Amino acid sequence: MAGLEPTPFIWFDGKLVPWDEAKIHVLTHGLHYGTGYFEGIRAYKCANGQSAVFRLRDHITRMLNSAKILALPCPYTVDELCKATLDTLVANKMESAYIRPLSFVGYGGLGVYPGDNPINTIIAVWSWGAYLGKEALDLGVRVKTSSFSRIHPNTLMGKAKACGNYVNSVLAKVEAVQDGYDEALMLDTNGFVSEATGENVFIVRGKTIKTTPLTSILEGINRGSVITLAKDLGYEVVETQFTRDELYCADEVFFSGTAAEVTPVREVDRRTIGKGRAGDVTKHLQQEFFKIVQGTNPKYQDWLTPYTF
Ligand code: PPE
Repeated sequence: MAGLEPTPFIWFDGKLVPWDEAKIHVLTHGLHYGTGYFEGIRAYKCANGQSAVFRLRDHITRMLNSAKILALPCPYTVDELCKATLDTLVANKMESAYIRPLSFVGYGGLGVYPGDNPINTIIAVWSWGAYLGKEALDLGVRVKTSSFSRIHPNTLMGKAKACGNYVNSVLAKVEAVQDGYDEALMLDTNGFVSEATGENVFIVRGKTIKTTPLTSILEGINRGSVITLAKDLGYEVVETQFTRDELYCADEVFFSGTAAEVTPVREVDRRTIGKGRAGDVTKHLQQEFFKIVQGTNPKYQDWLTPYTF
C-alpha cells in the first residue's frame, strides 16, 4: 500500500486549499456512519507529452449515481465536477495522478438520520503507482477466497461507491493480507464469484473471457473498458455467474480496476492458475489497455480528457 505523498492543493467545496488545511471536524456525520460516496480515477501521461484523464465523465456520472442510490444529494453537476477535477490536476501540475473525488455528509447534527447536515465535497490528487505492488502487473498476484461474503443488495448496495460499503472490503482485505495473500476474492451470498475488495474479476478459457454479471458488484469503469476492448480484439466475452471451482480451472484469471488497472492473478487458494504467471490473453489486454490510456490508440480517443498546465 502506497503512503500518501502530499500534493500542494486539495479542492474543497469549490476552493483549492493547501493539502494540510483540508480538514474536517471529528463529529462529521460521514466519519461516524460512512455516509459518503467517492470515485477513483486515473490521469496518465500520454505518448504525445500531454496528459489525459481516463473516462472522467463516466466516473463522475457514476459518482452522481452513487448519490442517487444513497438518497444523498450531490451539490454539483457532472460538468462542475469534471471541471473541478481538471482544475485540481492543473493546480497541482500533475502529469499523471490518482484522483479521489469524495462527497460526504458533513458536520451538523449526529444520529443516523443525516437531516440537513451539509454535503461536503473534496477532490484530492496524488501519485499512486501499481496498486497491488510493483511486480503484480508482470507476475500476477496471490489471492484467497474470503470468509466474508460480498454485500447483498438488500443490505448495502454495491452499485454505489459508498464509503460504508468499504468496511466489507476492509474486512476481506485485512484477512487476506494477514494470511499472506495480496488480495481477497469475495463470493456473493449465493456462493458465486463476485469481485475482489477493489477490483472486478475476469477468467479466461481458450478464447472465451468470462466476467461476473452486474448483480452483486460495482459496475467497474475498467470492467467496461476491458469488455469493449476484448470484443474489439476478437475475443468472446460473456457476462455470467461462475463458481470458484470454475475459476480454479481457468487458463487465466485477472482483475480490472482503476487502481489495479489490469492485474494478472497467478494463484487462488493455493492453486496455481494456468502457468502461474500472467497469461497471454491477460498480457494482450493489459498491453492494449496501457496503449489506450497513453493515447496511442486513436479508436478510444473519446475515453481521454486531455489537460495542459
Ligand atoms: N469493485 C470494487 C469494490 C472497487 O472498489 C473497484 C474500484 C472496482 C470494482 C473497479 O472499478 P473501476 O475502478 O471503476 O474499474 N476500486 C477503487 C478503489 C481502490 C482503493 O483501494 O481505494 C479504485 O480502483 O480506484
